[in-house]
Amino acid sequence: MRLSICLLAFSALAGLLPQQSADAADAAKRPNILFAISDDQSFPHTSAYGCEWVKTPGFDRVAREGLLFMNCYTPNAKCAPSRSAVVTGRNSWQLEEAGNHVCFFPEKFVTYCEGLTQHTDYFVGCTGKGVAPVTAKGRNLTGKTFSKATQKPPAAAISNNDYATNFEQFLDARKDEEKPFCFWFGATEPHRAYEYGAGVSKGGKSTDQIEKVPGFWPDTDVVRNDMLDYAFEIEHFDRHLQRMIEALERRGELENTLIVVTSDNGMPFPRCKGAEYEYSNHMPLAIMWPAGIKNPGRKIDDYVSFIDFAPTFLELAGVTAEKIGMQPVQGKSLSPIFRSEKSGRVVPERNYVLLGQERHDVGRPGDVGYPIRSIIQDDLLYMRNMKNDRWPMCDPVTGYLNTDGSPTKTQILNMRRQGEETLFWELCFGKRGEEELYNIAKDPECLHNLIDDEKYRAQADQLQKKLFAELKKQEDPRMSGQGEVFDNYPYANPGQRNFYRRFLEGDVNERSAGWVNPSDFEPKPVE
Ligand SMILES: [Ca+2]
Repeated sequence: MRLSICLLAFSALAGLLPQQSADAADAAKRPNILFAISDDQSFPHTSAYGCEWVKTPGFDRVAREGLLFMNCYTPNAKCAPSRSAVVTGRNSWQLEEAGNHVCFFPEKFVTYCEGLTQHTDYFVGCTGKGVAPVTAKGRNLTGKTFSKATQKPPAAAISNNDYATNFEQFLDARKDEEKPFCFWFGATEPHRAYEYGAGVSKGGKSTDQIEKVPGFWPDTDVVRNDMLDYAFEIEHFDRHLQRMIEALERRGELENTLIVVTSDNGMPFPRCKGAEYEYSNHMPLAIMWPAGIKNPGRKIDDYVSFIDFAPTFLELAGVTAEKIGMQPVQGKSLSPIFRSEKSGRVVPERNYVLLGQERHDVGRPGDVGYPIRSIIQDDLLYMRNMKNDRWPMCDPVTGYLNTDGSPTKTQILNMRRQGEETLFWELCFGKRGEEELYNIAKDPECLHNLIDDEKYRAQADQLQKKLFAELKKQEDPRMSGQGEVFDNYPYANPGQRNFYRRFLEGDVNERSAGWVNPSDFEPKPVE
């Protein structure tokens, strides 16, 4: 409150003072920015969205004292390309090599964190996972790292980074507390691996709290435990978020801090992370900013994309992309939503969102990717699988490397091999048609492909036309016959380049990749 009065006084004087002081008045209004991003968390899994088996008081507070977004999407559901979209404000098909996972991050794409560091008086820093995994030698893509403080993790495979203490050390390192800050909090939870059974043994959860297991996995004890172990890691991220909010409150800085809480891609389970369905790209999002968001507590139905974060931050910091050396941004600032008092649909133009992917993890002949482009509008998800002769989650003989190893994955693979059930395998790992269409309002699990239903053909055609027209405007190489550039960019980790060929030649083995179970490698090719 004290800060607001001070700002009002500044603003009132601004018209009467010489230019330098007017600039100082504007500078005083620029908010601090705290961007909190978990690693691999799907949309439904916070208590604010009604999930019973994940408790997220930190996220819920941000939503209650700010805005809860019901339709936020990452354009690309894999760590590196999703984060690259956040820091550049551009879709992954506009990012050259950075459209791929494990890339050499191009020099030309200056991030908002670098731009604010180099061209403004913002104090910029980060802790935990930034834009990763990518190679960007000599650059701090998300600002200077603060990671000295550690703590004993609550379960094996949870990071020992004491994120919240590192945030406070960042705040303490500011020489001038009058200058705004911009901080990136990148938790490595709930990324795998997990301590099996920790959700029950350490989180006090029980498998019967899960009201429903998604229909693309078997409803077994193994899968339910895997889900609870994931939940336990989300709660770890949330505890650090709560501590950061409390620290800001204690320091009297909560009022003018924009806090954005989201994740980078869907849960690390089959048919989620690395795919392009609701559980893959639909992200949790809550934003608070007491000094700048009107009528807090609203729920927003507008479609929002990760490319909208950077332009929001730039606008509030009082700079343009050009001014701080960034390439032009594709996204649009969210500030009209902040300034509105409305709930539901606020900005009419925000009525659709575009998704896409290229190469994620390797595991196909020639290190090619699995190109997809999609559009979501009017409750429909229209998807175009552009090379649907390829294996979506990478080749079976190299263990479907684009799906992280997990008890759930291994159980689904075993069910097919043992002739018990093939439906889950087909949904999670099988080849797909060229087009898919889902009614995500009625079928958020994307189980019922409507593409062959004549009732929907006209709508599907309209969506396809709009998708391609938008992609052409955005100069997507896939729209001009140049799509193979994405397949030809080198995978930045030489140890995994040409994994498929080297596996067949005996150069690497089932243990070499390191992120799937050795038994996930199919002993024989799958037809
Ligand atoms: Ca991730």
